[in-house]
Amino acid sequence: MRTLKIVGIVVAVLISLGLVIGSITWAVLASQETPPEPPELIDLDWWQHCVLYQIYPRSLMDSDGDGIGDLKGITSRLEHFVDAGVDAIWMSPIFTSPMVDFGYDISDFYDIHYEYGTMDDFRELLKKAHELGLKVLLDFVPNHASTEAEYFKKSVAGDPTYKDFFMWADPLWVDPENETNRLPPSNWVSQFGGSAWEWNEERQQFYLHQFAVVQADFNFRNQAVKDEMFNIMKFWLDEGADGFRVDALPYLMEADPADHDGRYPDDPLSGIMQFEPHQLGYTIPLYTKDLIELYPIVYEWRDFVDDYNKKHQGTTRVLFSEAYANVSMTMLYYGNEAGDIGAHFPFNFDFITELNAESNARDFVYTILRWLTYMPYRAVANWVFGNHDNNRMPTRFRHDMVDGLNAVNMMLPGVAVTYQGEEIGLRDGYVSWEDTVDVEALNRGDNETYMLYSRDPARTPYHWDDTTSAGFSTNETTWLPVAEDYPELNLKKQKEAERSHFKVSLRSY
Ligand SMILES: [Ca+2]
Ligand SMILES: [Ca+2]
Repeated sequence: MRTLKIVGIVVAVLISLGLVIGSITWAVLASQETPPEPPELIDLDWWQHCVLYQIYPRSLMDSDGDGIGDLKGITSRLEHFVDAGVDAIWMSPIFTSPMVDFGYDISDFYDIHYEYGTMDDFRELLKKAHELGLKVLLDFVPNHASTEAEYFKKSVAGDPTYKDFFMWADPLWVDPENETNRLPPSNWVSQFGGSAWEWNEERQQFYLHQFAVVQADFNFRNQAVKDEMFNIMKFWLDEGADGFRVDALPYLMEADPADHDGRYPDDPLSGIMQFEPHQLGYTIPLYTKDLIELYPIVYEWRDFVDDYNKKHQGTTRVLFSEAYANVSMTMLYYGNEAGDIGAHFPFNFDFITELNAESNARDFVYTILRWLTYMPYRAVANWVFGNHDNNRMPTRFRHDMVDGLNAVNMMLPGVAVTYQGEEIGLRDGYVSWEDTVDVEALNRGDNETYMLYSRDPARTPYHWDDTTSAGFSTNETTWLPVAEDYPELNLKKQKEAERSHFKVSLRSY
């Protein structure tokens, strides 16, 4: 036994010596070889790798106690975005509006809505954000204006400059016995339900509204309308905005009667039995959505922004576009094979439309790879986990998936887009039928079905702490009720906790 032990020790010593000598020889040899060139690093512009945070201005912070979020409120909370590792914020519309669709019905594209503040408040917000290193994007809503807008009023009155600013059309048929009995120009259905055509008594014509009755669609076959869009963009870029999120692009243009025997063609019927003619889904939007003619307009906007960047110093101004469309029509917003370039990127809504609590790992991988597969060469990817139009991320998925989803968002290549509250795992708030204010829920639903359509639950105020109205407002009554879980689920508590959604997302960002 003893001899065996000695032999064992001798063998072990020899092996160790061999390893040491071998390692030294390898190190000497390796040091004589030329090290391989490191891979070339691509210098990325800010928008190619940022964390983009969507603010819903009505619900972030109320500075004056009227129960409605405002610009001064946002300014007072800008440090939060720095804390959270955010690079850029985009605010849902802050422009003058009757607020039927909470700012997506703009009546003055060149001014701030009074409940949100003044131009000076906006300049103050922008100044402080830039000092903190945050980019600020505005919401550009080109498809329609409020019927309260001067453009529309002048168009109704037949003012030569504005006469053709909107989509006016004569009735398809008028009852000879009773002229108030008339048919709209086509069977098109509004996104919020009902005919997309509304009769105007004064003008004695129908106008088109793809969204609410009070959101009249602009006529993008009119050069004056296109020019006005450039004016609006230039105005806000001159003010110092770092770019735009562009709203509702698939609905920008509709079929031209000139191509259809002089009348607006009916959309084909879907054949789905559950829908009645006034309901969205009764028709297939062949002539009202994703028209190929709309893309050159987006490419012109990109040329405009690129030109602006060339002429002005400072950071690159950008266009990020909203489009719920199939993957091919979505990718066309990046550009086309002829070399035209569009948005810096179209938002990728696949995590909203393709995945949910039932999805497994394969579904996630498949969905992620689909975007990367279809995306044009060298384009910038992006991942949207929630927004003001859909149920909040933890509600669509599961509450215990928040940390994982935030980490996935940050790990994927390109831009991480996050909606107000995702950093603390904010869930849908309960909003009763009595408290419902969303035009889509009010138009499409009733007191039994409104929850199928309502966007209010994703828009309830932010939870800062456990004080009155979650620290959002000093007012106990807010424009939408604060979700009941705020004493437990709020930023302050998550900052104090050893482990929380906020702390996990902080590490991920
Ligand atoms: Ca306020
Ligand atoms: Ca349109």
